[in-house]
Amino acid sequence: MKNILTSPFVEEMKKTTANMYRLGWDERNGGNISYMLDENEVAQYLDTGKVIRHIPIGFDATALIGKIFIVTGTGKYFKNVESDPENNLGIIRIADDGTTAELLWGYADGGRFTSELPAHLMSHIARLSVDPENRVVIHTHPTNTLAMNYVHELDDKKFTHTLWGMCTECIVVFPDGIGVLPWMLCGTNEIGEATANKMKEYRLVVWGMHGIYGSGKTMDETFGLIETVEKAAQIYMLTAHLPRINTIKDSEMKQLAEFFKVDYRKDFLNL
Ligand code: 2HA
Ligand code: ZN
Repeated sequence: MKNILTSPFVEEMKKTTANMYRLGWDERNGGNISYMLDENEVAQYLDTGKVIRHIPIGFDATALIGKIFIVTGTGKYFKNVESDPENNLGIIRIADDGTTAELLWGYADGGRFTSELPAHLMSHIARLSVDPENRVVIHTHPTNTLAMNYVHELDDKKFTHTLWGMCTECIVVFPDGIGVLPWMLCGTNEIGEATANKMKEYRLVVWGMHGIYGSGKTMDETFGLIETVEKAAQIYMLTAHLPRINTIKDSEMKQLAEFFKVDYRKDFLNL
């Protein structure tokens, strides 16, 4: 059996959480990540028949029975994952009853997965229904994206359109746009259901005045989506209060989408 601390998936979780912490997006216990793992890969590092403990997940995740995820812990700080992965991360498998998680590794101090597990697992179910290769869900509090929530309308089309206009590559990176939820109580099944509903259409969902969810096939793709939104939001926040002289026109966004052959939300352009 290989040492799990050397596994590519633990390495990726360490690198990503450290990176996001340094970007200032994940203060204190802010943010959480869930990453679906390949059972055969996990079996190189763990005896997958050995369950450390069972943890109730609080809703029906039947669609994910048998699936294995590495997930950040509740109350844990992204700042600390790199130096202490075994306390700050856990590997869980959705049990046959669909409502219990089997802990296979981690949460060594008796902890459990993020309080946002409903939003994560429901988002995985929603994304897998439209993209069977989806693996990663990231939630974070990127500074400029959050700032923008206070000064911009919280509407899918308007929010997406503004961000598409802030960097030339935005419409190419997230042609499917961004879903936007109003402020809602976090940590609940209700916000999980609302997030998953948007995730059927979008890989990015803003939680009004809280943060953002991103999903994708790989950690790089998912992080890259959020990073691009945050960059565009930064340009918005740097310029929103200044006289506007130049703008990327809707006709130019259309040109970009067509040139790079992406399937974009045509109804989000005003042509
Ligand atoms: O886990 O970010 O939304 C901390 C959070 C809750
Ligand atoms: Zn949060």
